[in-house]
Amino acid sequence: MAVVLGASVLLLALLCIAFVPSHGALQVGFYSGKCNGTDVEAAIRSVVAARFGRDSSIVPALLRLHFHDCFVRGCDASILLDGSGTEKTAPPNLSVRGYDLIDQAKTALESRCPGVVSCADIIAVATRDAVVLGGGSQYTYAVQTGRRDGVVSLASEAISNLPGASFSASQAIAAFGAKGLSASDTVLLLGGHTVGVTHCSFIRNRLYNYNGSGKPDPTMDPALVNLLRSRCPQSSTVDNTVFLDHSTPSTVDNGYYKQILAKRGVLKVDQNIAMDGATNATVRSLANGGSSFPSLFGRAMVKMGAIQVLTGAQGQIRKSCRVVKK
Ligand code: HEM
Ligand SMILES: *[C@@H]1O[C@H](CO)[C@@H](O)[C@H](O)[C@H]1NC(C)=O
Ligand SMILES: *[C@@H]1O[C@H](CO)[C@@H](O)[C@H](O)[C@H]1NC(C)=O
Ligand SMILES: *[C@@H]1O[C@H](CO)[C@@H](O)[C@H](O)[C@H]1NC(C)=O
Ligand SMILES: CC(=O)N[C@H]1CO[C@H](CO)[C@@H](O)[C@@H]1O
Repeated sequence: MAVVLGASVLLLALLCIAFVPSHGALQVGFYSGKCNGTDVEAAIRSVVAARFGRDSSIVPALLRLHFHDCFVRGCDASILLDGSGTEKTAPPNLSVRGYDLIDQAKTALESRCPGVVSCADIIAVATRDAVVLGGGSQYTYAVQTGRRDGVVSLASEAISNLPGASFSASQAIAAFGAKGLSASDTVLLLGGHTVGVTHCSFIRNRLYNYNGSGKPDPTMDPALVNLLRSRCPQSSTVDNTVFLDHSTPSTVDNGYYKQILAKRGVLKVDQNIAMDGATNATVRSLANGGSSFPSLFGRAMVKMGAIQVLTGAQGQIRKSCRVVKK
């Protein structure tokens, strides 16, 4: 009996050690008191707010930048590194934007506390701020910080880790599952497509020659087919852009889910999650229960923001977000 009791006390003690947030874990407010009296998150927020005032497309830009960072080698700012053959040179990154805003925030912080704030955390904080600007205060979430910056960035890893526009729901679930995210996280995070645009090149097959049929994708509302065809001519050398959410293209809200239920998903993956039995119930409840989306989206963003992070003594804090510190 004593032995069993002793063993369970030991087990309990071990469990406690395992669950006490260690030096290496992400936490909310990691930078408080670490930047010479500067409120790090407030400094980032003011850079994002100033940009949003002139260009609200910073919201989709940062959402996609954060996603592409986290899915390739974890959220380690590897997407920001310049150089031949780095992640940002890979075709899936062709239209990723927002690099200059991250540089601007980094410069502001380096002038106040050099070598303290990681580029990976700037991406995560700035994205949260953008979501709130795009959706309203109910979209706020406590962002975790304490990430460190990586030193490796490979285009080949961007190509192999980022899901494709024509993925099915089950392919998307598998790709997200490989990052520790569930099917409902997949549905929630695809809700990022509530803002922003896609280039016609990603959807031309759905408009003109779906799966070699010579016809549009039958799962797309014919009225949307016509609308998109007018912006995306069949044989055009210009690659225009079209909105991803045709109800409220610049507002972070649950309109995306209502659109895809009405066969108005723009990318194939968007439409497919509304039809697949593994995801359709989640889509329906998010479309109908608008009030639950803000907090659930924030929770999923926190989960995405924790993918394979470097913490503690791992990695480094870059001086310039574009260059590995020697
Ligand atoms: C299966 C998963 C996903 C696929 C296949 C996918 C695919 C795409 C594609 C093809 C585009 C258009 C890019 C362009 O033409 O410039 C796009 C745009 C976008 N994606 Fe995704 N995406 C996925 C998940 C996500 C997630 C998880 C987020 C964020 C939480 C996200 C946020 C965005 C945003 C905001 C845009 C618009 C970018 C802009 O307007 O600049 N996507 N996505
Ligand atoms: C505070 O500012 C001084 C002078 O700019 C700088 O040398 C120092 O590293 C800063 N402290 C921190 C914690 O960044
Ligand atoms: C695409 O076409 C092939 C061959 O005609 C067919 O076997 C397949 O089921 C089609 N796929 C879809 C998604 O329509
Ligand atoms: C989801 O799809 C399955 C079949 O694929 C269907 O039986 C079910 O009724 C759908 N559920 C909802 C909530 O749409
Ligand atoms: C910002 C950036 O570096 N974009 C690159 C994305 O990838 C293509 C090639 O696939 C480059 O041409 C772009 O410059």
